[in-house]
Amino acid sequence: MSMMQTILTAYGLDENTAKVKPFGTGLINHTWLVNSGDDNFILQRINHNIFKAPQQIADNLHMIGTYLAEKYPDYLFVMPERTLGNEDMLHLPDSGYYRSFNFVKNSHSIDVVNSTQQAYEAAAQFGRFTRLLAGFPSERLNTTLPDFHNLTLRYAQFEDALKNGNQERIKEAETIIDYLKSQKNIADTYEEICRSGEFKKRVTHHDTKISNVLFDDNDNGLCVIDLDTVMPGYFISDVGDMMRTYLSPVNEEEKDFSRITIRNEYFNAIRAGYLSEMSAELTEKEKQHFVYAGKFMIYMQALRFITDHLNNDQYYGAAYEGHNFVRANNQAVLLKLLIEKESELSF
Ligand code: GN1
Ligand code: MG
Repeated sequence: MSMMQTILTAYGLDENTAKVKPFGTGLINHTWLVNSGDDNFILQRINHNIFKAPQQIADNLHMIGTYLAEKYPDYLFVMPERTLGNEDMLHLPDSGYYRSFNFVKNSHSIDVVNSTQQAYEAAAQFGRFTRLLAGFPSERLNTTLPDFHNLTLRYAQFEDALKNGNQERIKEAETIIDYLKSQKNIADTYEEICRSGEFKKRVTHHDTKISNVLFDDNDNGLCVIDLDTVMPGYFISDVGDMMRTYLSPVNEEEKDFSRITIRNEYFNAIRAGYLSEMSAELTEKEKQHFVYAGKFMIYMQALRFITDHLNNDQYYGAAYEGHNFVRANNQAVLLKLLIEKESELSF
């Protein structure tokens, strides 16, 4: 039996009638769309090298799903389907962990934000998710990726790569390395945030790119998906990643950096959408750090890409020579542009 048939069988599907094709653009997990008659499923293989304890993800989804179903029964929360053996995931010792979700009917996702309504709706959905879970004790959640958005650690990993990484690449990358070092104040502010006590740890999504929101046919937001990185965290993670991925008309893959721009109206849409849900939750101090959130996430992503480049692409992989170098430089340009606009965008 083929591997795919083994997986499909566990979910009561048959390779002879089901159509399976790759789906989405995620860098970490593998995703397929499975069509069987009138039914569509999303099948996913969890990257076990990165998510070391997939059961912790399943347990988090279970805790959150149970809480929301009880307190907010109308809220659309997409839980993985159980296998025929009544397990929340399928574990194949040779190839990893798989799970399946029912495809939400009349929903679609998008890869690029191309209207302010989409940005507003997405921000409202991520804000709503955190707000509805404000009464849930976030410390109960498993930390599925320890130190995922710990900027102090990301900076230390960057410094480590500067010592132990690929020497040739380090030389070639001097300009961006110097630039990122010069922006270390962004990491220092993060340390102050951690110490301050004025920033609350809430249930945070940690991957708020636009493809993680489902929309209906009128581009109204329906729900958020891709919940593997839902953990206790600061709001700057979610707001910052929206800024990182919605403000510019082109994404981290763009090689023509002249196309990277900051669209003020998209910033306003993110802020209005997020605050429509989270205004009463956030402290004044947190609100003052709204623009900082963007700097925090863009800087962290630039550090992560250049660190990976210097470490010979161990984490993200590379589709072409210098891929992570391009991505890092792309994010550095975005960071510069945001810093130039900082006072204009602040409250
Ligand atoms: C990864 O796999 P994907 O595309 O959802 C990464 C994010 C990065 C993103 C950059 C677990 O997300 O943190 O922002 O790539 N996820 C993990 O494209 O490292
Ligand atoms: Mg993800």
